[in-house]
Amino acid sequence: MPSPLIHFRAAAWPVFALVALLAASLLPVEPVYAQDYKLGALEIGHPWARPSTARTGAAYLTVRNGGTGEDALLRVETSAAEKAEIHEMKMEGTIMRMRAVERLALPAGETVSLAPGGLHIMLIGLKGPLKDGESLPLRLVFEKAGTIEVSAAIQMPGARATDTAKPAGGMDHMPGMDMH
Ligand SMILES: [Cu+2]
Repeated sequence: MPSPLIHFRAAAWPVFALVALLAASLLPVEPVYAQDYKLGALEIGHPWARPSTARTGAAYLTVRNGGTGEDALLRVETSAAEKAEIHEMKMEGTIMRMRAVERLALPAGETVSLAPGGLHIMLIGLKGPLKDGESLPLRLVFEKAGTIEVSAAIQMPGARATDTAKPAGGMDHMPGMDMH
């Protein structure tokens, strides 16, 4: 019987089993916590977004490609904003610039992290504030694995993330943004 787990190398099993166990045991206690998702060979970890009262927001997640071939994140859609773009951030001199990524490559066997200070999903034209403790829907469109709807938990960034991160909802690097 075919299983979506068939692409996992044997060594990945204990880790996956542990993650699944943790997720299963945590969810009923912490319903607000972000979930992990599985789509074919891809594992989508912990989608979340910063609280925001501005017109823009940012969402983050990780994607692990457990398959043998490259996949890619092509676009993100959400009903919570006018549009969502995949952005990368790069220092140019003293200015942090954001640039839209047309195709975010997901190499086989690797994990790509969208996290504060780096790659992120930019939510442009938010239809309402993103409130701590709530969630928003994201539809992720992958080149090979297809499309999945995930729920991003709205929460404050972890302490470890704040050193490189902008204040919640601030996004004051917008003026330097390159909208290509
Ligand atoms: Cu951005």
